[in-house]
Amino acid sequence: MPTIEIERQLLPMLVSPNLGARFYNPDLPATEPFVPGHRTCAGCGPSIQYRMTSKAAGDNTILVGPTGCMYVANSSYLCTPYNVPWAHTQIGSAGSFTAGVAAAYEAMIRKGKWKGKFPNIICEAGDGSASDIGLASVSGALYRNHDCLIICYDNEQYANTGIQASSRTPYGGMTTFSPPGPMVPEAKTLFPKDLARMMAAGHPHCYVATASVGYPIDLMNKVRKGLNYRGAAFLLIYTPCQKGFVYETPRSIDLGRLVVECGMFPMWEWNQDQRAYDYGFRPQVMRPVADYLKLQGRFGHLHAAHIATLQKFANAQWRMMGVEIPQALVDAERPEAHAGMASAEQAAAIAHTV
Ligand SMILES: Cc1ncc(C[n+]2csc(CCOP(=O)(O)OP(=O)(O)O)c2C)c(N)n1
Ligand code: SF4
Repeated sequence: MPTIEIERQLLPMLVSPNLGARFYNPDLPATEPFVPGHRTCAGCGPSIQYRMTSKAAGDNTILVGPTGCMYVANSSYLCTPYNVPWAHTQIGSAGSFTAGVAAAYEAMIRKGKWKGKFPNIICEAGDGSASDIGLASVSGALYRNHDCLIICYDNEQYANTGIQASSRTPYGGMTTFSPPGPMVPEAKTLFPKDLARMMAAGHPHCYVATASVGYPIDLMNKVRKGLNYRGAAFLLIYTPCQKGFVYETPRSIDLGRLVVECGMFPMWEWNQDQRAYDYGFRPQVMRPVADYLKLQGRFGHLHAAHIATLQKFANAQWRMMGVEIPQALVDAERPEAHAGMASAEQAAAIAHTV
């Protein structure tokens, strides 16, 4: 019996990945697979990302939602904002459930039991799911190369359970599991797990990239590249959490740019053919980490030495990307450079004036 060819769609790339039409692009489908009406916080980065992602994917899409805010806050009390098929799965089974959906469609199409096109299969996992509890299942799905896109919407904490530290919480991040105190003044002492690079290094045949809500067109193009790719794709997307980061609600997109401009969230794509990182994406400006930190209450307790430590971390990331670091950022590795934020009170005062 001849094998039935699995018909796949090819989503076109959008223009202006970096500049220009950042928030509106006439090439995008008018349909909204993620519609208004959900109980997420005002300014919620993950839900902004969800809308961008599903709009880029279009209507022939199936969504998978492991437990987390993008399940609980979106689908509270027996209603959902998903205008396409969506299914909940357990927090630890983000990858295995998604793999099952992809395998089922492949089998149904090969057996002639599904006449439609192969759908976009997208999993929206929080960092608690993708980076901690469900890491094994995500790695398994990527390694077996199921035709799906697994997104980690990275709000750098377990948000839905009331803001606990995850392996993606940055050094110095205050959460209910990493409170600052006399013994641990910087709050979280560990640096975040480098999840996206782990995924690229461990699954070199996959399309892997990082993106941020601060750059919507770039984000949507990476979603489309991941969906067009024949095999598994993984995206780590920076999505600020208004409740956990403690910032003014309209600043979500600003934070999505600042985190990249200050070197805390490197943007890249993994080239699976050349087995190399593509660091072609460059923010328009480079900033000290303090510009990003001072907008967020979760960093309000940091002292000058902690901010200097974070600057060293950011500079190390720029170096990893082969970027030449301006002298001002090298100087900012010294605590004295942050003397103005040496106390929690001063830091809070600065945060209030921005
Ligand atoms: C096995 C299991 N452990 C713990 C929980 C409790 N729980 C529900 S939501 C959640 C937070 C998930 O965090 P994350 O995946 O980062 O998503 P976010 O809430 O930040 O969107 C946790 C721990 C659960 N539902 N299942
Ligand atoms: S707690 Fe954070 S991730 Fe959850 S709905 Fe609110 S802003 Fe979004």
